[in-house]
Amino acid sequence: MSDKEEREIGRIQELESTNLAREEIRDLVIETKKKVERDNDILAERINKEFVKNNIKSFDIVGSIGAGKTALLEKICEQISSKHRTLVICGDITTRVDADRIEKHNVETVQINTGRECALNAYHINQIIKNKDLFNYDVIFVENVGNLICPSEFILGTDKRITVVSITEGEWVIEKHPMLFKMSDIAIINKIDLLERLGTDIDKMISNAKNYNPKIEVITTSAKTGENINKLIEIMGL
Ligand SMILES: Nc1nc2c(ncn2[C@@H]2O[C@H](COP(=O)(O)OP(=O)(O)OP(=O)(O)O)[C@@H](O)[C@H]2O)c(=O)[nH]1
Ligand SMILES: [Mg+2]
Repeated sequence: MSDKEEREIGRIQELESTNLAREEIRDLVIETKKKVERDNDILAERINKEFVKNNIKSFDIVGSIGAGKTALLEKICEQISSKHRTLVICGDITTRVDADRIEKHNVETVQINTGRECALNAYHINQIIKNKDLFNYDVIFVENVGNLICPSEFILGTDKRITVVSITEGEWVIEKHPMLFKMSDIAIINKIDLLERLGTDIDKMISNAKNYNPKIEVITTSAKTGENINKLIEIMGL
């Protein structure tokens, strides 16, 4: 690739949309993006083999900003930390707020700051686990960057993907973001303690998730009151 082309690609990536690429390099941009995704998938497969070899159950938790991913992880870790040796990898643009919150529940945490990137990828996970003795863990959680779009481009090598939304985002949130629900094993509709005030149509949200992915397990929770957290832990097989 020439310097000029590399500069062009850098510029396009800045714009974060292949649709805005100039006609003459559009194919190259798309091909590069596909290659990155292919390489990511190969690495994710290798990561999963490592997890399986070490008898680790692994979960990637994705979802909208503020839906309650960290709050749910706090509740889950509170319950399981005495039983399972747990590592939580948190992804955020900046700060280690989430890792600090979760660490209080007696589990090990690692915070990854992605800078401008709106999702974790398998390379981030590999960087962490290559420095860890996986023999020391029974469960690994990854909390992805809060975003309902970008994480669909990168799998991370976990056994299961869990997508979290909350009723404060409106009953259309699942309908508007099909991709993550299509590729998830569990969908969590959180903040049900607020239902009386908001009147969100939860049945519609459940049926939208099921329509996109008939195999998906849908569970409603409150990380605030703890409602259905034990049921969630059971569904996760922990
Ligand atoms: N009422 C209510 N509030 C909740 C619930 N879960 C989380 N919250 C609140 O929602 C806010 C966001 O929760 P977080 O756990 O930080 O959400 P998150 O998905 O981890 O957010 P990001 O990591 O920033 O994407 C906090 O103020 C939580 O206390 C819930 O079930 N009910
Ligand atoms: Mg969080």
